[in-house]
Amino acid sequence: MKKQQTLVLIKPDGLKKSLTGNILTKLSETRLRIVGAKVVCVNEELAKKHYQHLTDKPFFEELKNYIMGKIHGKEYQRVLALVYQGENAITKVRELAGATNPEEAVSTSIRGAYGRITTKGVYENVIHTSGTLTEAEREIKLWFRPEEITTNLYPIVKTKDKIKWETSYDNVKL
Ligand code: DAT
Ligand code: MG
Repeated sequence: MKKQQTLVLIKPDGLKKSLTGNILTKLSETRLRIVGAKVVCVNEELAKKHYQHLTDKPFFEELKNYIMGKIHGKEYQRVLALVYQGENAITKVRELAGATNPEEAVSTSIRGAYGRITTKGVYENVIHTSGTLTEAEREIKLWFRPEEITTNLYPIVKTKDKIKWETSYDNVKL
């Protein structure tokens, strides 16, 4: 099977609960390679673009507030973003993450062990992982610039003062 890439986000609740070490250790079981990593303060634009497939859902506002860390206090308004690469990366990471709804996730999975549903009905599920190849490419290009990835993932264009991804797929209306 061809090498794949997948975006992983440790969400503000994961940072607040000091789960970074546990989660990275768990993900290291996959033997995948980390090819990008950074801490990001998520603004409204990035939140909307990341969750563009859910803009019409009743829980969208709360979901946006969650990924921006608005419900976790000022010092937790950040996420840890990582790109993992290797064979079957998407499925391997999603299996360790567990189901979207933390109450339905296997109890030994990351979401099953550490997630919860808030009183406002948001699935606070600690970690994001890309679901498909198309999603992974869109998300990696949204969160990372080419020079922040240690390998050549997708075609780039170089202008006088910038390196950009050749194509991107963030078509959400802001
Ligand atoms: P996943 O994160 O497993 O890929 P998704 O892309 O369908 O799932 O949804 C993105 C996030 O939105 C998910 O991690 C938590 C939240 N979410 C999804 N469905 C929800 C629901 N029915 N109620 C509350 N939050 C939900
Ligand atoms: Mg998803």
